[in-house]
Amino acid sequence: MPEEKTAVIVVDFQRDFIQVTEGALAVPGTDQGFVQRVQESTQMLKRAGLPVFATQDWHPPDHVSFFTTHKGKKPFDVIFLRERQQLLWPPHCVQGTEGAALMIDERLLDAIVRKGTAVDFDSYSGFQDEGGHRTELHGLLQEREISRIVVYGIATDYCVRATVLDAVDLGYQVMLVKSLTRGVDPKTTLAALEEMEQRGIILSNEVDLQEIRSWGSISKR
Ligand code: VGL
Ligand code: ZN
Repeated sequence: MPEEKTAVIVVDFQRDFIQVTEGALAVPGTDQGFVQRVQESTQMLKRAGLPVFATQDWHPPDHVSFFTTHKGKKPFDVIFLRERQQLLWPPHCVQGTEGAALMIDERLLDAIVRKGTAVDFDSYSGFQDEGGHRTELHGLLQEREISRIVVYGIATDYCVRATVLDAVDLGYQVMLVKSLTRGVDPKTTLAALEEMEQRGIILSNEVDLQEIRSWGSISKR
């Protein structure tokens, strides 16, 4: 049987989503301890030999997901866009700004995948935007013959959710590390976790190298 290869995907671990750095769209629970645990766990996984990829929300200043782009709109208003609901966010992760910076040592990363770069389309998923335009993430994983991914980051109910569900659709086996993941809202976060579990994603409390190495025996149970 061919060996199953595993990679790590750290989703949108960026200043604007983090409380300690007073981010424009700070997600609850992204305190100093959380930031440190994400950094240390990523370092540990990299040292254990896993390739590490980071997604990076990377919007133009007049992005369609910003309330400021739409006259008379407030943060968290919902508009209809191509017959879909678009939640409007405070401007965040603008290309080239401090707020868009990754909070992880880039020397740990095998690649950074930018998303949400097209002005007219939002992109919660690291694989594709709302218009179906793909990023390079799937290709990067395929090049390395990765079949399993360990995922954590921000936000459970938005970008983490969309990324892991797309990963499942693309045929990856997915493990989500809950303690290294934070959500915008408790209700949607809980719903997202239930949805992920139903879709066959393994929900793990902590990063556990033993568990990652014996993944085959877990998922075949
Ligand atoms: C995200 C809202 C807007 C996320 C990105 O990373 O989950 N959420 N842009
Ligand atoms: Zn965004």
